[in-house]
Parts: sequence; structure tokens; C-alpha cells
Amino acid sequence: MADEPKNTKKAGSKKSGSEKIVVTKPAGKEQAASIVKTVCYATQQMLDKAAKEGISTVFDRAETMKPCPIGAEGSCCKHCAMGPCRVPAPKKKEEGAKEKRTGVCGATAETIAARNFARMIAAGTAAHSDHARGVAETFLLAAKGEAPGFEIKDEQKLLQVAMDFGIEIEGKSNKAIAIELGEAAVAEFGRQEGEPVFIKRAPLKRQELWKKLGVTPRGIDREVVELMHRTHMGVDQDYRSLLMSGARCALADGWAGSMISTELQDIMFGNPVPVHARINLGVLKEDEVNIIVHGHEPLLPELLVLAIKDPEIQALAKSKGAKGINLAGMCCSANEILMRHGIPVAGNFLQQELAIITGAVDAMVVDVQCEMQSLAQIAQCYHTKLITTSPKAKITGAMHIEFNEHDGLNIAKRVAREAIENFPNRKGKPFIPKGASQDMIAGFSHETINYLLGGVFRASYRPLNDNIINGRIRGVAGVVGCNNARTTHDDGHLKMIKELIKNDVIVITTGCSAMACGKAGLLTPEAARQYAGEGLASVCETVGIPPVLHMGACVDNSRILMAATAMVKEGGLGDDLSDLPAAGAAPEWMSEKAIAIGQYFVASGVFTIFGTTWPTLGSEETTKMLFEEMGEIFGGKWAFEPDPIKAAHLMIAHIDAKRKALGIDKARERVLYDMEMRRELESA
Ligand code: BF8
Ligand code: SF4
Repeated sequence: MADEPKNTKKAGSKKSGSEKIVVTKPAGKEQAASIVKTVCYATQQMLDKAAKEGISTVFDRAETMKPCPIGAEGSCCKHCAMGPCRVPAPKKKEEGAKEKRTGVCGATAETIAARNFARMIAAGTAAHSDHARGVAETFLLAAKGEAPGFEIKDEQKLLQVAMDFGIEIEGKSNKAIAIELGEAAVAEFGRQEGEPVFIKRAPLKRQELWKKLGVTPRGIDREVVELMHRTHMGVDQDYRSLLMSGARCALADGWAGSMISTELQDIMFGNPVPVHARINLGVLKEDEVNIIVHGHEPLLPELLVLAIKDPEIQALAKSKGAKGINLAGMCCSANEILMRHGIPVAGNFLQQELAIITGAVDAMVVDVQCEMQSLAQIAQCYHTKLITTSPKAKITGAMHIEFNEHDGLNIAKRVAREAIENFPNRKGKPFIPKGASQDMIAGFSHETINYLLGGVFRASYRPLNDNIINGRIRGVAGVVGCNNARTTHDDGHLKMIKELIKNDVIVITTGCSAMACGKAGLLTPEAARQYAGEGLASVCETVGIPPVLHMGACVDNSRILMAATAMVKEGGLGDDLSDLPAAGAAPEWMSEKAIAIGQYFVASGVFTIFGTTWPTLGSEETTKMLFEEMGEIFGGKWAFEPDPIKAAHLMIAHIDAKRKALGIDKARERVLYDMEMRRELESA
């Protein structure tokens, strides 16, 4: 059953679901006192339960904790102990004042906003890339046979990626090739000169532009370190220079760190293919041991998939009175094991606390990124064991079982045992929201799209390009990113994506956005007829795909780069990424990783629009550089629009402008005309 916002009334709130949704103004302006919390029915049911039980959630705290207006616009600097300095945008009456306000050291509002923005990119790149480093190190151990439970599953992809790395494969065993690839991948992080290997995957024209602009990254770590240095007190104090360095660092994320992580994970765990699964809190089972994996690294989750099948572990569960063991995911850990195994998804970022509030989660197993500290307090109110597993991420009050690749399978079994032993400790009957799970199809890797469109023997993006050229598909949009408690949960994603597909724009999605789509039934082939425009629906029906394609976790935004590059290389849609009728968006973003992702899309030539709030509004100059000048420099620029429908139309207008520049705008007019005529005939 699809999720419907049947009851969006929040217990204790004066607003009801039938009232107009108040669109959150950019944080830092007047925060709407009471926004509708969610459009997800399961979430609403759990919020009602939380309110009844007096449990405070992120939704409540977002109401009581107003964002600092100066920090929200990027005008606060605390990079040295002479500060913190606040240089808010001038009020109307101060405009035109001779002297602009600066920090104690003289740093201007544009420097401060650009420095803050650049640091977000550095942190986001570090997060994706440190995850990638862990994957590369595990890959190397697996190749050497020193990581039990891990293996090389996709040998074809191993050879392809090895060749990209310039590794001679002739006459070598797969094991030898994998070891060489693992070593080369690990070396990418500490590379001091030259450029990351995957940069060569970008269209030639883009590579040349990056070279000309001096933004081709060197090693991944080097770009992060340099950006942290540049943003230190008293170093780079030119906002343009800071933002260009930010672009360079972000490119090291998209075209190196994140891409390494996606590619090596695919080789180790299998390249995703379309897979059916279910999503939302309703996937939890009352009579089974529920284990939720939450975070980002797929290493332990992959082994848990194996561990829970172990007869001894199964028998232990039975002995405790459970009918079985139910493994489900949350956030990007969920996306990883969904894409490759069809493991059910319990929910996206804003649902993590709510899963525990069901009283049905026997263990929540977390690794890194997007895990709220509040989980520890909430877990104490129920029976849930919160288990941290990464040496990099501990949470006070949680149990810590450290993961290491050498003994991964045994650690996974220990985690499973902890959950099973906890099953009898449930406090009363759990409450699993009613009617709260939905079918979906996920698993659209870049290679899969290739096969689906072109066939196994002639895998190709030609049919996609042709359908764009003939106008049935207007363009492509990548809609990605988080949930943000300062705006209605899932609403921005769903409104934007429905508007895009209605206008024949095919959507590719990752992260929490993909989960919002899954919960709302957009990741099913049937959604094409229900929501998509005539042209897009006809293509989806012919190929048998949903109008919204789930491409994986946030590191898998690298798949979007690859898909877009494949479209350019296929021909007929220009010779650079910036020529494509394509756009990107993160309507409910919250994490620094989202800013890193957005910046590598912009630097790759993609028009990218964010919603909810924008972190440089304190400086007109810095914002202008991001929103306008980057367009001239990279052919892709940032934009901010909190209204998801308006944002969708800005993306569509951009797509139409690109179609016009390519000379394919007339084709679409003919398609529309034909359809109009068809409708007239049908109604006659
Ligand atoms: O990396 S979309 S809330 S879960 S940051 Fe986090 Fe944002 Fe979700 Fe995945 Ni991505
Ligand atoms: Fe203030 Fe300058 Fe120090 Fe920032 S670096 S806190 S602006 S004195």
C-alpha cells in the first residue's frame, strides 16, 4: 500500500494536515513556527506515538532550537580566538554605508562566507573519501585473501576498472590484478602530483577546462588538507580564490573519492541490477528479531547479510522465541544493501529515531555519518541496543563492537547475537505503523541502465539519447540528498520529482531522496503511467522501468557522473556535460556532504539547485560568484529556491535552454503537437 498523508496532524500541534503547508523560509530568517512535519504517513504515526510517550524527536527540537540567523547566512567566523566575529548582511538602512563590517582581522563578509562554504566542501569530501579509503583498504585485504567473507564478485568490472588504472591484465590472475588495483586505489588518496585516475573518464573538453582553470585535483587527501589550510585564519582571503579551491576539492570527491568507493564496492559486492524490495517502517516485523544497519559503509552490513543466514544464529533466534531475523537498513547503509541484495529499507534520515520508538528494533548498528546522537537517549527509553562499530564514530551511552576486516564475519555474528539476546527484553508489544511499507524497484547502476536501454548484446545509451533528441524525454534530472527537519519531511523531494516527471524529465536519484521516492511509490514501473508525462511514460513502459531510477547511496552520485558522461560520449547531445539537457537538485539538503556533491556537479557543468536554506546569503558577492559567475566559468552554477515546484520549473527552463542550444527544441514541439492531436482524436 502506498504511503498517504492520511493524518498529518501532529499530536500537540495546533496545525492540521489540511492546512496549507508553510514553506520554511531560509533558516536564519523567521523560522516558520509550526511547519507540517512530514508527508510520510508512517512517520506521522510514529510522531504521534512519540508525543504520547513524551519522547522528544528531531522534529520537536527543530521547533524549539531556532537556527542562529548569522550562522545560517554564513556570516559567523570562529577560525581564530580573536573571534567569533559576526558580519551579518547589512540591514536595509545600513546599505550604502561607506565602511563594510569586517571581522577583527579585517576579514570581509565575502571572505567569511566563502571560507565557511569551502570548509563544508572539505568536510563533505573528507567524509566520502575516508569511507572510500576504508573500502579500498578492505578491497586490498580481500584481494590478498585476508578479509574472510569478502571476495571479488564482479570479475568483469574488476578487469574494466583495472584497465582504467592502466594495469596490464594480460596473462595475470584475477587475484594479482585485484591486488595491483587495490594498491593503486589506496595510493590515490595520498597522491601528491598528477591527477586522480578517474579524471580521465570525464569528457575531454571538461578535462581541458579543468586544466585551464587549474582546478584538476591532485591527491584526494591533498585537496582536503590544502582547503583546510587555505581557510585557516589569515591565509586565502579572496573569495573567488577560495571558491575555486573549493571546486577543486569537490572534484576530488566526485571524480576520485566517491567514484573509487562505488567502483570497488561494486567489484567486491556485485554490480547492482534491478531488484525488488520494500520500504518504510512497516518492514519491521513484530515476531522477528529486527536489526537495523544505519550509516554509510557497506562492509559490516554485507557480512551481516551472511551472518543472519548462519544456521547457528538462526537457531539462537528461534530459541529466544523469534520466528526469524529481519535485517533492514536506514540511510545510505540501507541503500547499499538494498541495491545489491534487495534488503528492505526502514526509512530515511529523519526516521532513524522513529524506528527505535516502534519498540521493535532489537539492535541498531551504526558506523559513520548521519547518525544522530539522540539515538542513544531514545534507545534508553526502549529496549534497543545501539551498537557503534567504527573506530571513528563512538556515541556516549552506546555499546561499541569494533569492526575490523580481518575478523569481520565473526564480528557480524557477535552483533547478530547481541540483537537476538535482546529480543526477549522488548517492553510490551511493539507498534509498527499500519500500512506502512511500499514496493519498489532499485538497483539502477550506470551499467544496468546501459543494458536495459540497449540490450545485453549492444549495451548503449543510444536509445536514451535518441528519446531525448526526439523529445519524448525532455531531459534528465538528478535529485538527491538529505531530509532536513527545518522543512516538511519528504515533501520537497516528492513535489519536485513529481513535477519533473510530469514534464517528461526522467529523474535519477540517490540517498534519502531515493527513499522518499520509494515510500511514495515513485520507484515502480506503474508510477510512469500514474505520474509521468505522455512522452516519458511511453519510454518507461517500452523499457519497463520506473520514471525515477534509484542509483544508490550518496557516494553513488558518481554513477550519475558516469551516466551523464556516457550520454555525452554516445553523441548527439553536445560534447561536454554542460551541453546536456540536465540539471541537479537537493531540495532538503542538510549535510556538508551535500555541498561537496553539489559543488562537484556544478564544476562538472551541471545547473544545481538546493532548497531549504542557503549558507552564503550573508555575502552578496560570494553568492553571486556561486549563482552567476560559476555559470560562466564552468557552464554549471548553483541556485537556491525553497519552493520545490518553482525549483523544478527552474530546472525545466534550464533543460529547455539546453535543448534549444542543441537545436532539438523543435523535435519536442512536434511530439507535443502529435500528442495534442492524438488526444483530440481520442476525444472525438
Ligand atoms: O549520504 S542523503 S541525510 S544518509 S548525507 Fe545523510 Fe543526506 Fe541521507 Fe547518506 Ni547523503
Ligand atoms: Fe574573526 Fe578573523 Fe579570527 Fe575569523 S579569523 S574569528 S574574522 S579575527
